[in-house]
Amino acid sequence: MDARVIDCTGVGNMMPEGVTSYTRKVCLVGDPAVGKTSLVRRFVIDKYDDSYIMTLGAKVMKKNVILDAEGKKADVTLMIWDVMGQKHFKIIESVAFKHIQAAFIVCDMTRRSTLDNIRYWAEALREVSGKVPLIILVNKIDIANQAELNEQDVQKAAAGFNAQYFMTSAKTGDNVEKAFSTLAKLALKGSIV
Ligand SMILES: Nc1nc2c(ncn2[C@@H]2O[C@H](COP(=O)(O)OP(=O)(O)OP(=O)(O)O)[C@@H](O)[C@H]2O)c(=O)[nH]1
Ligand SMILES: [Mg+2]
Repeated sequence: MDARVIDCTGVGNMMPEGVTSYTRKVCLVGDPAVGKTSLVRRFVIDKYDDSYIMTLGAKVMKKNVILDAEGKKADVTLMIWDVMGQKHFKIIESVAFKHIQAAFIVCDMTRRSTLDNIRYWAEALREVSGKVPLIILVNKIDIANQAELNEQDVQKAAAGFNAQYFMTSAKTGDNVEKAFSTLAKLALKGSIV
């Protein structure tokens, strides 16, 4: 893992066309196999694979998004840290979560325990980076027929963490773009120049 590529200064650079560019470090956390890597793949390269290859450590991917934020155009380079779902790897967490500016906590609609474990991830992020803006993603809505939780459960959990939530599918792409652009806006909040 190389943290040196990250520019977390929060200072925008004025581009010629009047679009300001920013770099933001964001991450995805959540239990194993909830679909974090699949969500990043869908967002960055618009691909999906049914096979499961567990993430070891963390992988960083990059994507630019152009946003209308607070009435201004912003070109945001998202450095997206896809963090493994195994818990209690404090050395990994201390690097991956450092200077995080907004985070997804992902759970799997077909496994109730993944929603209950949001608390672990929120706390792990807080320990490293203080109060990080959070969005909860409930993934795998394409197999909602196997759901172990409903939207009311999610609303309740999200309210408890003062977070927004999206119901997503990395498989079909449902709500993936929307969730990432909302995350980018959240990471920019307060720093539009
Ligand atoms: N049906 C369905 N399956 C999904 C979806 N997203 C991911 N999967 C599948 O769930 C499995 C786990 O996906 P990953 O993206 O590797 O999960 P992860 O959260 O990155 O897992 P770790 O790296 O171990 O933490 C894979 O078999 C994926 O194909 C989805 O939206 N719908
Ligand atoms: Mg993964």
